Amino acid sequence: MTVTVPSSPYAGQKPGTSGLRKKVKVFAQPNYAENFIQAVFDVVQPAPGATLVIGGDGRYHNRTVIQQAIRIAAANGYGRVLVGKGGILSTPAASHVIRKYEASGGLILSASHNPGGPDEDFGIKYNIANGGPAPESVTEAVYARTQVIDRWLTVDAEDVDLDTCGSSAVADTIVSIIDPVADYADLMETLFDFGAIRQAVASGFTMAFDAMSAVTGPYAIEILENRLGFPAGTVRNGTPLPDFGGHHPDPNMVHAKALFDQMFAPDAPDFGAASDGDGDRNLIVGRGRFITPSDSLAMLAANAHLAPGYAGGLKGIARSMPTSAAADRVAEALGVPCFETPTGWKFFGNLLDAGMATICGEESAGTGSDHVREKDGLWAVLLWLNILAVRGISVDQLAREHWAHYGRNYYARHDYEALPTDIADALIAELQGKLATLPGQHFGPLTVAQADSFSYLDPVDGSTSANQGLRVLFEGGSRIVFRLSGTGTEGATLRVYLERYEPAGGDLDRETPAMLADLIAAADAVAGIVRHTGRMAPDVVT
Ligand code: VG1
Ligand code: CO
Repeated sequence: MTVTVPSSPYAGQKPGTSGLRKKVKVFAQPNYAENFIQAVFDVVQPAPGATLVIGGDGRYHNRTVIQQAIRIAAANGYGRVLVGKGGILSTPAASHVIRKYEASGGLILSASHNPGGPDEDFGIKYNIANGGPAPESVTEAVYARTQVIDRWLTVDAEDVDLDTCGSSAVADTIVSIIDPVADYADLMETLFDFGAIRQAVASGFTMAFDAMSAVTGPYAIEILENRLGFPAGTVRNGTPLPDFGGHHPDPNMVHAKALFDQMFAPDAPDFGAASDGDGDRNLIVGRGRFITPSDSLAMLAANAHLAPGYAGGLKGIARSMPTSAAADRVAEALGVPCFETPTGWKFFGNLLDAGMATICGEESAGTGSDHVREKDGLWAVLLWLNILAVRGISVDQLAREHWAHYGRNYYARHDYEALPTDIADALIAELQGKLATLPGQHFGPLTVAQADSFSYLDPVDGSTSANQGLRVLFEGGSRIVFRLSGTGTEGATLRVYLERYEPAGGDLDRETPAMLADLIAAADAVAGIVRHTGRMAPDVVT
């Protein structure tokens, strides 16, 4: 029954920060997706009869690759394949399904916040049995395998009907189409005080949720409108579209502008939120008050005990290196450890599995906990709702109280997108070359205390990940981090992360650009951004 299809390697199938992301046209080439999926199975070598989960964010090309993946999985000996209805599973829901059904792993088809459509992006990511992204040891082995692959395996079988729940056989494999929402929504009910939120809604608490025509729509409608009682229409852009309605499903001030405008208008609802293409990111904005993801992590950690799932307290907090140190202060106050990992959720998995951290976050709008092994957009929204409902205060009040207690980490990320790769590489190489000479140098009022290339030693498995971003640390706790994106599909994207700490009692309610002006000037002076790139300003500021 198994058919062996001869093939040859494609260059460049190297997974980045979160899986392999390329243009749809690249993925649609003969053998391209097939080679990559086969390389994954060659590396992980599923035990005969093992279970595989397949889901995606509904973007263009999703269904084609799901059908390919089902046949390849059947030929590689999987006994059962679970697929979200319509090919849909948000990334956190896929993580939960892998864990709940004790699958050996899962394929998540998504390019997350990247745009979708025939001329846009597609992606494939493999998650392991703990529900989390495969660690570097696995992704590197997969990349190595793609460079020598000479065949992929398939079975002779018709396409599976993805739109009807139920089971059918593909060769010797049982393929089950499952409700993508139910298990996830049930999990959320175990973590949060739905009664308290329902009561707040009944007393007039209002919110707007922008699903950005991406995967979260069905989840948000079920949880926010059906289970929590927010009125119909609270969730907007709630139908997943293959091209996300022509927008970037990236929940930030630029791409979720309509929501921002609404939240800063006089008649704004109490709470605004959005999530990204695959549902693992979140945007939190109160009436007239944007909460940076770094602050959100800290504020959630400080208040998490108000939710039933975290009533016992936190074991630890973990954040990616470029994320601000706001969470560190909360960890210190709680007397729990705080871990600093490289960018990308795969680095949190070991800490969560080992019970060393309960809540994790990234500056890029990713927050999550040990309930799954992915960041989780709706989880963050629900934890915020739970906290606000129990405390009976506004987002703005909560933020002000938090800063008054802990001080405030003013923070921004400047992205320079689609740079020629050689120019971005030259900028990084030059800066790397002079790191050792920076300590003691002055940039305006700032003095460099330390400069290095971040390297992470995983405290659980002892592995080291080097070259995870260049850090320039100034006296007084301000900081600039430079790194190149590992999720783009066009040229290179330079990310510049700027952070300034203002202690309690200081200037806690100023505009971020003004507070970061010295750092912005220093970033250009130290790295020659304008000189190298010719760009006078970043493309996106978040
Ligand atoms: C970006 C973010 C990173 C995040 C990754 C995947 O990576 O910076 O924090 O984990 O996207 O998020 P990079 O390498 O482009 O900076 V998602 O929601 O796009 O899967
Ligand atoms: Co995402």
